[in-house]
Amino acid sequence: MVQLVDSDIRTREVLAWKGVHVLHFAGSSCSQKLRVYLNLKGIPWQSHPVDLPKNENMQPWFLGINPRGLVPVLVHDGAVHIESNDIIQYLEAKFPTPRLIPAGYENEVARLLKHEDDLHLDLRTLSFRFVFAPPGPPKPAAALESYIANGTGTVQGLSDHEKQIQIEFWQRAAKEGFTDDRARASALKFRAEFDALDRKLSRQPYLMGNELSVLDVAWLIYEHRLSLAGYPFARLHPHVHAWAEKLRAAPAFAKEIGQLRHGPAGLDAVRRAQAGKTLEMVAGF
Ligand SMILES: N[C@@H](CCC(=O)N[C@@H](CS)C(=O)NCC(=O)O)C(=O)O
Repeated sequence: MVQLVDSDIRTREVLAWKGVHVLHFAGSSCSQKLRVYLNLKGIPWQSHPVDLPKNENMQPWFLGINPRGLVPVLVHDGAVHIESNDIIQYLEAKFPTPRLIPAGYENEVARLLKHEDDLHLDLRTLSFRFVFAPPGPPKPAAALESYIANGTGTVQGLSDHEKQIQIEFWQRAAKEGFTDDRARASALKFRAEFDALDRKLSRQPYLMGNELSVLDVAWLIYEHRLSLAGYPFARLHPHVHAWAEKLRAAPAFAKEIGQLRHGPAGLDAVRRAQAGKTLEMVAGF
């Protein structure tokens, strides 16, 4: 669990928030995962949107809540929790029904969710290259300077290495963009993952067997974003494709996914930025 300690937090007003509050962004994959989870659980929550395209997450107010500058964040009765998968596991313990982590499988699920989170920057690389495709640096220098300068830079009282990883990600993106080599490497990682998930889904309806679990929620969100990026699921992983089509149609999922940052004009810009090179071509799929 990543519950922040008092010394990590500069925006003190959140310490007085009662009930379940979520700071999130509509189009953020990790926020979507948490919102789908909240829908499935039927947990009432108060929404605090954080505009990522406007870099609100790099402003002092938000960094005073999450020193990592990432969404989603949960504030539950004044306690601040970060990291989407930790938030979900925390909520599962607080609101046990309906169960989305099977009893006795808590450690196994924690391990599998950690593995999913390890691929998050790969998802971000493919999202920025093939879905968002910003015309310039994805984070303007001023936003990045604010990110570097603000917040305590600590998580649970310790200097936070994760913030440095984020800084390096955005600095490299500003310098070289999201290159073919990086996009290919990220896509290949997902191909290996989805090959394994496809084998599972050829034998069972959900990733943990016969019941829906948080793993289905987490991987559906990845599948959905990668589909938007042009990843050919139907051709490469037909069982994943069929599972995803079913989940996507369920109201708890449908309500949260499908919001893109851009309308039809933006999509045209994405196509131009891709310069005729689709994910399939770059990855060699
Ligand atoms: N490991 C984190 C990753 C969170 C993350 O990277 N969130 C993204 C949105 S999906 C974000 O806040 N990005 C900041 C930005 O785009 O500036 C989690 O699971 O919560």
